[in-house]
Amino acid sequence: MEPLRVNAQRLWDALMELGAIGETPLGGNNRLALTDLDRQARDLVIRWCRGAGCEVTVDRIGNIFARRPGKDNSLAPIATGSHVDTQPTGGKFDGPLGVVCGVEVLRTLADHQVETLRPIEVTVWTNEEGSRFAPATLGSGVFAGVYDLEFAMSRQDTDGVTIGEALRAIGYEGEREAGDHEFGAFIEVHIEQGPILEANGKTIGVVSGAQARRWFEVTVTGQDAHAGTTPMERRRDALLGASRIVTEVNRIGAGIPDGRSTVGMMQVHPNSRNTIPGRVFFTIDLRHHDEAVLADMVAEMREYAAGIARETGLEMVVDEIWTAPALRFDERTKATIAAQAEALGYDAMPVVSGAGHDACNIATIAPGAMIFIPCADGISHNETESATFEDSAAGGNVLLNAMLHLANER
Ligand code: HGY
Ligand code: MN
Ligand code: MN
Repeated sequence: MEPLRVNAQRLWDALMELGAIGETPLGGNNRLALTDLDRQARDLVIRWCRGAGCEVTVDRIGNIFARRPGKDNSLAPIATGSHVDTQPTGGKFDGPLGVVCGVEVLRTLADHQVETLRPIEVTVWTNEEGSRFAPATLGSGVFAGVYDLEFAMSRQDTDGVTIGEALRAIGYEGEREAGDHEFGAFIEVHIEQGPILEANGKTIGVVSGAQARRWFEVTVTGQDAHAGTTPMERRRDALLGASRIVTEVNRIGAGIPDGRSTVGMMQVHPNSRNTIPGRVFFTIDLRHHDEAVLADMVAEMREYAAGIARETGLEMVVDEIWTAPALRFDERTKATIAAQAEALGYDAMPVVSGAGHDACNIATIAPGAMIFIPCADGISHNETESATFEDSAAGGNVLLNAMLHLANER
């Protein structure tokens, strides 16, 4: 029997409609977590899911659950989903693709009056990106018990607004207890955000797992002083010390095969052109697929920072704020995805995720897996991020058939 297929045009139109919320001049998205733009995107997805016959609930941390009943609703649902918050210069696919593919599964099942044994759920997870509120993947992390609710609600953005305040401001602090139900399996569709699938000419990535990640916040303190009157040898220039660490962080990542190291955020105080900076705050993101190698990278970074502090007399505080272990996804769910990709005639290959995802948290409490599609030049977290109409439909088709298969098994 020919596998069921999604309505590719409807899936693409939904992606573009969602992408119009918070669109940037270069055609990307700036829809930071728990802003009014995030609210508009959430409201739109909830309208779509209700239109497809689902009951929608929201939990305490703002995660959204759209539930399509099955024949036996005592069974744990087969779930999918992703996020609608974006980076400040993000694209239209990182996150929304997974949500829209889930909505398209609901719509296709409704079109064909398909009744599954198990219920089906589509989720939208709060604050996946970690750009406005760190750490990342907080909503799915609270659902999976990786973070407790109080910790998550207390996280602040750079203006001192907490997640709790932001949730209430957009009306998404739900009633439901976070983590109050299980999934029979959870599958997330996402763009690869890297070059592997495109370089190998593959349409589908069966994601085998994700690399380990560790985030740090560094505060370097020296002394504000006059740029004109202060002799060079009398300066305690926090930006000079920070800059040497930034260079070393890059050297650490570049010096190890498959190493990834990034300083993405920096605040210079007082940020005045004729005052020597007395304080600098910046972030460090270190990743590797081997935990032991990552631990070495962390040790090297800490040792170097301590050396700079001794040499310059600058005060150095290096706080670890997030550690996410390397993980392998569920074998049976991966095998289901691979079998459906083959049945649909798509070229597929296994791939390790360089990025973190909500599925990584959910995989700690339920059989989890991911489906990747290629993105142009492997570029993401960039306004020019793009994927093709055909590959987006392929992701939706593999998701639809993998979920159908799993939802009809006890
Ligand atoms: O940082 C990540 O890997 C993801 O985009 N949150
Ligand atoms: Mn993402
Ligand atoms: Mn992202």
